[in-house]
Amino acid sequence: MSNTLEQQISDYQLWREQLAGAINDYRDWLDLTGASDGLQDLRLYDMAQAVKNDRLVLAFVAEFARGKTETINALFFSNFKSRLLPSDPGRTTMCPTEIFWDDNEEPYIKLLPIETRKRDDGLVYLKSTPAEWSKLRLDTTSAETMKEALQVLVAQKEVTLDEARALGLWDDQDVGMVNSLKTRGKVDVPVWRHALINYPHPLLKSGLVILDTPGLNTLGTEPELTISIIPNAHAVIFLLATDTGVTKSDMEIWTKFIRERTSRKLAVLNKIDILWDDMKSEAEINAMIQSQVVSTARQLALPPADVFAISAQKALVARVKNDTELLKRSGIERVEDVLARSVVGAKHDILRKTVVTETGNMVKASRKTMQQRLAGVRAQQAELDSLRGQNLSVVESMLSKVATDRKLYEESVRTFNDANQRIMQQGEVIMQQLSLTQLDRMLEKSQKKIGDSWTTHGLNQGMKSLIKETGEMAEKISRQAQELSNMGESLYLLFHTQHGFEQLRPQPLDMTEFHQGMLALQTRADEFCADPVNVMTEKHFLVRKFFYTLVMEVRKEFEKAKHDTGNWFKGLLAPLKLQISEHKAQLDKRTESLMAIHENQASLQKNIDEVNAHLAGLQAQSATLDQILLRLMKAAQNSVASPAASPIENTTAGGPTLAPLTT
Ligand SMILES: Nc1nc2c(ncn2[C@@H]2O[C@H](COP(=O)(O)OP(=O)(O)O)[C@@H](O)[C@H]2O)c(=O)[nH]1
Ligand SMILES: [Mg+2]
Repeated sequence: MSNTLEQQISDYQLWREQLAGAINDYRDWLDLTGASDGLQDLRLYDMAQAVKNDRLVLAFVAEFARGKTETINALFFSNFKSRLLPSDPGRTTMCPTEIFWDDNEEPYIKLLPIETRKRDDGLVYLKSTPAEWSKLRLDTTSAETMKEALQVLVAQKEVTLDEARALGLWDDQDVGMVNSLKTRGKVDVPVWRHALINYPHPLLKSGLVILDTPGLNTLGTEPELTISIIPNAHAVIFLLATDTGVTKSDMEIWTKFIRERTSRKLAVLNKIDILWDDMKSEAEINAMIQSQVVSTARQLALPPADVFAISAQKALVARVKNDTELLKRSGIERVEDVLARSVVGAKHDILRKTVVTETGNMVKASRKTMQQRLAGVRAQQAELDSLRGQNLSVVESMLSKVATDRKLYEESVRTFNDANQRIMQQGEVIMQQLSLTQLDRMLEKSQKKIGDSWTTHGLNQGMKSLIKETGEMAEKISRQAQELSNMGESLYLLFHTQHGFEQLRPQPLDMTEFHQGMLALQTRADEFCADPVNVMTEKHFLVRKFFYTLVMEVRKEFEKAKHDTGNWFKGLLAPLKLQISEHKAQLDKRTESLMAIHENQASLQKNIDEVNAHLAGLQAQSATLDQILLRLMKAAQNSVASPAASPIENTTAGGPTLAPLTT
């Protein structure tokens, strides 16, 4: 492995494989011990798959010609010993490009024609319809043919003003476009709207996805990029160039799409080689670079230590020529180091918080059940032991005690069943409110408010009404869930006081995440509507696209809320149900063996032997389970990232502050 980033990403992959292995072993354990239930098994399977296929998205976002593509070449494709992705003066990438590896297909470039913009279909939908894309096979054995094939990424064509309008690409504020219309009567537009590159690079095979974007224009015309794709990236690299300094459009990208929108971002000042001057001393050059770093940091409102000065071009040259000194001078290794420590570490944190916590809790619950089973069998063992040398009347009095226990217990179970039925019905009512029909009804209402003219004013009204309605719905659901929670709590209390079960308190259903997700969408809409660029009459097209993208995000929020609420609901009485069935099995076993002994006292020893064997079996199962839990706990502690503080900014409320990624 040639650098830390590669090392970290491959370590991370190893960790994910180990984690998925532990989850699958737990599934086997559940199956073997007869404790498996369909839903839980499915959930565990999904988690193991998700861990294995987990992807880490790194987005390069900046104005055109800042060197995004060159940086990608230097960071990831230098092993080709050439400039793989086209990055030449005047021929910058025209369409957003995703580079990844999908094992199920051969290496390819897939290209989405720009004409698809005339329809309302979003990128997510279009990605699922292969017929819309042009596909080129990639011959990865030859750098030359690869380079040639990748030239399609910069393709442009001339179209009429009407066509540019129909594509939603005409912009009367764009000087280049206006001039070209004047002189040639036509304007240039990209041939492709989006590109997917499937390429078997080791890093991509480990789950890294790179997103290369063209510049401000594309960001403004493709709302899905700014509302969904970029904010969902695990890290954003924002590039500036030494020769241009921080321009107005750089600032626009930074403030509109990155500063508050993305959780982890890295600012990089590229092309420092422009300042390399043989007539100046190294100290003088460094001072010049440092002063530009300081002024860039000031404009972006970041600490200077968070702006990384590099020369992507020299980094690529250095890697191609194996020039370690030049590589060091290019500054690229520091960027790699930060990416490795922070981005991989951050992703690691996310998986650990979600998957490891969830599976860990399941295993802990299984452990509790095992403990309960062990305690029950031990009690039975003691009961049988105490019968040695006793006469029949002792067996009889024990039998009658078990019968009393049973009766009392059956009464409680009836209470449980009644309450459970009511809870299930009420739960249905809650889930109904999060159903697709309800969502469609709300969306229809808000679209009516927007009207057919697709103005920002209408959009604003429509979103406001939607947010209000969903907010009220979330509140109502929380209230209803609280009632269920109270019912659940009294059931736990009943079994605790009457039968010595553990007293658990159900967690309240938390709808804040849903509500906040919706509010964040409202903020996006507000910002969009307040942006003078979007208020112009020419922008109806964009308003409509923006709305449909928002709708997609609203659907995601609903789906997530539905999923979470369903889970909460399933978890409400699950531990109690489990204890109830365990307890019933114990009572049955006790009755059965006491009856057998009552019939034939000579069978006491046989019964004691059986109980002992059962106990030994349970102890072995319990030991295996402990091993699995130990592995999960180790996975939770192990970290790919070193414990050093991360200079990648982690947005918290209140603007850019630095948060070290504690690992
Ligand atoms: N001097 C210098 N030029 C660079 C550097 N990185 C990129 N360039 C040039 O800047 C132009 C734009 O680069 P490109 O990677 O296509 O930018 P993008 O539009 O942000 O992807 C190209 O002509 C590159 O050769 C660098 O580190 N130093
Ligand atoms: Mg580019």
